[in-house]
Amino acid sequence: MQIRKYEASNVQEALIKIKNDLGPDAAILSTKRVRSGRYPLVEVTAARDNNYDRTKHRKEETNLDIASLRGEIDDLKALMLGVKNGELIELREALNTFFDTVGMSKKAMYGGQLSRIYYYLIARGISRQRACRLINTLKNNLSAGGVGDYNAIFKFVVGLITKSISVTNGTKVKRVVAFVGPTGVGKTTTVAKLAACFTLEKKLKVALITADTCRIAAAEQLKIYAKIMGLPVEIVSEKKEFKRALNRFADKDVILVDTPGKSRNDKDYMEKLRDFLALDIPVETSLLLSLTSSQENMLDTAARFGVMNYNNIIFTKLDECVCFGSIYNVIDQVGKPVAYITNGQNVPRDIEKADPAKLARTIMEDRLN
Ligand SMILES: Nc1nc2c(ncn2[C@@H]2O[C@H](COP(=O)(O)OP(=O)(O)OP(=O)(O)O)[C@@H](O)[C@H]2O)c(=O)[nH]1
Ligand SMILES: [Mg+2]
Repeated sequence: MQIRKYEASNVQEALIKIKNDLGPDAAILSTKRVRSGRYPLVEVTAARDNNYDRTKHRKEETNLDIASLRGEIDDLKALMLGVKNGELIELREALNTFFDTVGMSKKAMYGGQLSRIYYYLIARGISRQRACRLINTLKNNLSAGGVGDYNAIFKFVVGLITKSISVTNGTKVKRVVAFVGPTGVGKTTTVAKLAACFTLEKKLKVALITADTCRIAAAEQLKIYAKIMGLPVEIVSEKKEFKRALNRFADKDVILVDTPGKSRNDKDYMEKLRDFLALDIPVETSLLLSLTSSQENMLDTAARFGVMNYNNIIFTKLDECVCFGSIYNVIDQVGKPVAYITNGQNVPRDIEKADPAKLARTIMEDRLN
């Protein structure tokens, strides 16, 4: 038996000292207050069996810790099953930020200017996974000297993003182009902008069709634009009317079709619209995504409209965009070419053909023009 005295400012503290020194099986023989007042002191006398094996005890403690960690991981797994998708994204982001902050992840991998550009990409809203991919390509392609030069790195990343953006070939526009997308993304406005561009700049013979008979005055909006531009317009609500209207416009170079906006959750509407646009002549379908929506919202919309097998994307409302990195994330994930970018409410001025180099600069530098 080994007996020892321990002094501490309170009994709790003394017990911790005893546990560390003599192990959890130590017996407390007595406690005595030595001093009270501003700096109190207690004396605790404890004893332990001489056969106590500290190494064995540490091992048991480690086993206990592992068992309790396993339990906590199981609890976390069970918790995650009940977490909704949005919450999961938030949780993941929070964890990533935490790991970045404490320097446990990327910071350890990248040093100097690479770390600087990595954090710049993240600040732009580019996903961590894509930022890592860009940095790794950079590392594999730049010389040791180049990796230390921030301006060279920046230019290189702009180049990489430029190369990864595919756009539609303007000369291969189909005769019938339909514009689909959620409510209020700018379908009707974009149809009007393009109608004006095709008529005035390309001197094409343009006609308009609207299938938007869902909302009161929705068709009126396009009719007003058509009237101002002196273009023919047809309002159709059924497929046979649509086909008839197309026949009527047989002499036109381009027919732009406006469609009603509906919630992306309306599966029935998606399928109806897909069947409506399925003709025996080729129809180019453009999905409009508003840059005022969150990245998750755009990706979800792109996935749900996937049933329509749309050909390309038109990003609208660039002028109101606050997270430019999400443009890159969406393009990269959706994998469809970009046709146009709209950047304001003015008809016909605020629309441009998508230009990869310009888009890459916008993503990296907020440069709208
Ligand atoms: N800031 C900004 N506003 C835009 C842009 N394009 C369209 N808008 C505005 O967005 C609003 C909705 O535009 P619409 O063209 O009616 O949208 P829509 O997709 O046809 O809407 P629904 O037919 O109701 O589904 C209008 O106020 C437009 O002026 C753009 O590029 N930038
Ligand atoms: Mg509309």
